[in-house]
Amino acid sequence: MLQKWWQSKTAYQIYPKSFYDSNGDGIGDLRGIIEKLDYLKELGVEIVWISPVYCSPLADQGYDISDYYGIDPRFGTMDDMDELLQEAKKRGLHIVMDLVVNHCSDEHVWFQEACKDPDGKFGRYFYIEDWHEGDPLPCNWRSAFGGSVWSRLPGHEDKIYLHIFHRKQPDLNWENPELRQEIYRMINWWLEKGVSGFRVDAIINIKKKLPYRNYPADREDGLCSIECMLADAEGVIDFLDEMAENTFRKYDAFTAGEVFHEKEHELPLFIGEHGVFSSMFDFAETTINTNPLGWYAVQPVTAEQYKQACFFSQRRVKDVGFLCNIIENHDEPRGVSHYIPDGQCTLAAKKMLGGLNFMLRGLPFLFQGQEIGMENRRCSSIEEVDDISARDEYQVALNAGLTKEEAMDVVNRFSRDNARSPFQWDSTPNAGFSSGTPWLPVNANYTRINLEAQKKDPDSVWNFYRALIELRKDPKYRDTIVFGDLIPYLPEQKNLMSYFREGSGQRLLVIGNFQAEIQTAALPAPVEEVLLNNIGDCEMKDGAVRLQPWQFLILKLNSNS
Ligand code: ISL
Ligand code: CA
Repeated sequence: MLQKWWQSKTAYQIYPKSFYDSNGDGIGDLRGIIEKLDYLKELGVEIVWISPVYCSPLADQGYDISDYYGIDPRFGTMDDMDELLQEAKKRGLHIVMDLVVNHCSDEHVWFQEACKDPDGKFGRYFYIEDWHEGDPLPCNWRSAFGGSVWSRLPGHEDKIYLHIFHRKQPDLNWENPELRQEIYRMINWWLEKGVSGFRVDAIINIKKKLPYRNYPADREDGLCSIECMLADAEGVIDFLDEMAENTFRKYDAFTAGEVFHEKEHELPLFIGEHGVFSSMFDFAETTINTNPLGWYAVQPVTAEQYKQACFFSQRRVKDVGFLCNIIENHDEPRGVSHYIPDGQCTLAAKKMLGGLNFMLRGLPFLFQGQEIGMENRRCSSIEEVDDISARDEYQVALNAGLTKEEAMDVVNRFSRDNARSPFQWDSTPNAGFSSGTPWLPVNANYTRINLEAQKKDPDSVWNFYRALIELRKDPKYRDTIVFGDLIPYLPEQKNLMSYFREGSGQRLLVIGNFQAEIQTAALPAPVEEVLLNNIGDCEMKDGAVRLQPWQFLILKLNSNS
């Protein structure tokens, strides 16, 4: 496989609203990111994806864009953006923007014009249909945040428009070549400015199965999950290939697709040698146990499930391409709270989870705060919850007969606010995030879990991540870690997750004891060196290693045996 400029790096996601507030208005901003570039450099990451900072009414926290060429004043100015790009470049950091083109905001001028003249040029930028009170809707698809995908077109009694997400996020009509050209123009404008690429939001949804049709209802609301339509729709790759040809490929840009529900035969078309994207996120772990009924019906993830999901994805892409590996992002609960059983979230367990994920073949992608082991933040009532998805799921849980307390437990397990609480910089008020009132409260545990304290502590989660990042860059191991094969080791041994990374004439064994009890694992070959150990002791004798609860090791094996 041809090697690409981005493959050996470590990537990092910033959720700007919660990263660092430079002016005390409680909202993280671009100047806040500029101030923290040296921090990112020190951590060792080299690719930085910034969640949306474009002009937006923030109905979905910036994933509803009203001007693709403008920076929302809450986040700063275009001058700040230009400065950020320059300062990042000086430090060898690649900035990756969020590309949200399945939909825009209902406050985008295109939609406003479409409302004025639904039959005109801009009407054709959206999916608008005639509809009269009492008529059945064109289809029974459910929107991501609850309710039908159809809403009344403002100003028109007899027209409706389609939105797969919130009603303030009208879907853009990709069947219209004029719209597609507008999008390519915008992408190239940003690439000319010096961004290194894009994370591509919700992209599978751009291809709709037309003409509209109903699918069997999966809840009492009579609606069906959008997955039914996606399974039925063909041809997304044609749009994406045209987009890549007109934009990304010309700039050797890095692109990471947010792709769910792709068809098996499409995988090489997405991320193969001539794929439409450089890479895509692996969601096999985050989607374990998902249930069409809603969050309330989701069972906790077991260690065995986690391991199997990772190995499944690795097997699937090994000859095809490179995945972006994550334990969390801005849509997910904190990885350490989600994958480690309640009450077991120790320092060792956090490091083990991070290490097992980081060492997978692919591009490791850290989400802000992951590097200090930030945890879920509990809310006691739904009024404290900002996330529109969590608010919908709360109602779904109540409708299913759960009590308010039970429904809040569900929200606390899965709310997107969990990952969106401000970054915990230090132990001063508001965790050093803002001198004002943070838009979302900080986690009360910030006096215990914060960056400043962890920098000083050689045993901290932060120093562990730093060591992982350094190891990935180390010329002695880089080729094995980045490009080597991944081969599961003892996959049947319960609560043990272990694999070889093999290539360039050497063999590493990555091994994690995914449980609160001691266990012993046979060693396949003599150990030459312990490259990383999250606990300190490492008891090896008679060809076996005795692993402490949540112990994680990277061992260099003797490659002649
Ligand atoms: O379809 C899904 C899983 O089956 C969803 O997870 C969906 O693809 C996902 O929520 C899309 O997320 C992205 O687009 C949303 C935005 O709210 C999220 O924050 C973003 O990551 C709409 O732009
Ligand atoms: Ca601010």
